[in-house]
Formats: sequence, structure tokens, C-alpha cells
Amino acid sequence: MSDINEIQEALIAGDGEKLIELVEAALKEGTEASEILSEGLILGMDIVGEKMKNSDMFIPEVLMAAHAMRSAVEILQPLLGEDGDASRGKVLIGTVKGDLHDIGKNLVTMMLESAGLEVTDLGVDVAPDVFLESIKKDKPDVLALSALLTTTMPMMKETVDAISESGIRDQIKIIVGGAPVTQSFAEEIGADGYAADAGSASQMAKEYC
Ligand code: B1M
Repeated sequence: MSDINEIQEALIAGDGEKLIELVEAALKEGTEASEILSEGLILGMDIVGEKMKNSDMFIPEVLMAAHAMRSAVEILQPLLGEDGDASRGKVLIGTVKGDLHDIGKNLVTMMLESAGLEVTDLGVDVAPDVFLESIKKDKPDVLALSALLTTTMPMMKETVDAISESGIRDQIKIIVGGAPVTQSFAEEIGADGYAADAGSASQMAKEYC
């Protein structure tokens, strides 16, 4: 059986080709897609984060790991879906202004779509007024905000405030997530919910739709 450690190593090395090979082999051998994602890819990315913090890895190498992760996630995506209940609630999602991290957000998007929800993904570095315009135009049930940097967390509050000031706060549920975000931060900024991972984000969004 392909070793989960080998998957982590290929991810950390940013070796996309090897990573895809290993992921495909693991699937063939019967390893669950969810295990490959959580034990191989997400834990591997945590190691990348540690190395980045300790200056053992630098931005270009981290980007290579991120690209490798994206290609591996694409393989897993069709296998990770929950049973869609075709409720077709609408979710708007984006990473807040100043923040370019999108791997976690993309995983959340993937889980939301697999749960049968209609998702509009505004991408990264999304300013409060861009979220606001999109809410007015598309009238989603839920807004999901992602932030990976402590320095961009305040932008979540600015986004919530902009929505409140525009008078449409009661028309939408706002949920927040990302590594530095916490339940108490979510409460402090007036969000409706905090989701620690993609699975709970999708669960929460379904409840609000
Ligand atoms: Co960045 N970076 N980075 N980085 N990066 C972190 C976040 C960091 C913790 C690394 C470290 O120092 N240990 C650190 C932040 C420190 C802090 O603020 N406390 C950091 C830094 C400092 C930076 C730069 C400032 C570095 C620099 O330039 N000197 C810079 C900032 C750029 C910017 O955004 N303006 C930067 C840049 C980058 C890259 C571009 C190189 C790359 C991003 C590539 C990309 O996303 N396309 C990158 C990466 C890859 C990371 C790490 C290594 C991995 C992040 C990741 O993808 N994790 C990260 C270290 C780490 O987190 N361990 C780090 C895997 C992903 C599946 O997890 O995103 O947490 P995550 O998502 C989870 C949950 O958080 C949750 O669900 C997901 C899946 O379960 N979730 C949500 C996420 N969003 C959600 C939204 C929801 C709900 C749940 O809505 C409701």
C-alpha cells in the first residue's frame, strides 16, 4: 500500500507528478479519499507551514507544494462528495481582502458543491464592497469568508460591518473560517457561525440554506 508518508513527502517536495502517481496508487489500493486528503495532504501542508515558519522553506517552494496539492485535490474531488440533496441553497464564498490563500477556501467550495449547494466563488483578495455588490445581485443565503493571516482577520469584521451598514445584514447568514479564526472571534465580529474545516462549513451552510 502506498504510504501516506510518501504522499506527504511528495507534497512537501512540490513534486506534483509523483504526488498524483502516489494518490492514484493509494486510491487503487483502497485508501479512502478522505484519508488521503486529511492524513496525507492537509497534514503535509501543516508541515510545509512549520517549515515556512522556521525558514526551512521559502515562498517559491511553498507555491510548488500548493500547486501539487491543487492537482491532487482535483483527483480526490469527485470521490469526496456527500450525497447532494439538491436543495440548491446559494452560497457566496471568498478569501478576504489582502489575503491570497485559497487552498482551504477551495476545499470548502468543493464540499459545498458536493452537498448540492450553488456556489459563487469570488476568489482571493476580495474587498468588502465586492462581497456586498455580489450579495445584492445574487441574493445568496450564506456568505462564507476565509482568512489565513492574523493580519487579514480584521477584514472579516470590515466585511460584516459593510453588510450591516448597507441594511441587508438580516437577509444573509455569515460564516467564517481559516486557520487563525476562532469561535470567539466569529462571535466578536458578529458572524453567525464559525467552521473549523471544510466538512463543518458545508454542514453549517446546509443548515442555513
Ligand atoms: Co502563507 N502563511 N503566507 N502562503 N501559508 C500561512 C497561513 C502561515 C501560518 C505560515 C507560517 O508562517 N507558519 C503564515 C501566517 C501567519 C499568521 O498570520 N499568523 C503565512 C504567511 C506569513 C504568509 C506570507 C505573509 C508570507 C510572506 O510573504 N512573507 C504570505 C502572505 C500572502 C498574502 O496572502 N497576502 C503567504 C503566502 C503564501 C503562498 C502564496 C506562498 C501560499 C498560498 C498558496 C495558495 O493558497 N494558493 C501559502 C501557503 C500554502 C501557506 C500554508 C503553508 C498552507 C496554507 C494551506 O493551504 N493549508 C500556511 C501554513 C498552514 O496553514 N499550516 C501559510 C491547507 C488548507 C487545506 O488549510 O487553509 O487552513 P486551511 O483551510 C482549512 C481550514 O482552515 C478551513 O477549512 C480548510 C479545510 O479543512 N477553512 C475554512 C479555510 N477557509 C475557510 C472558510 C470557511 C470555513 C472553513 O468559511 C466559512
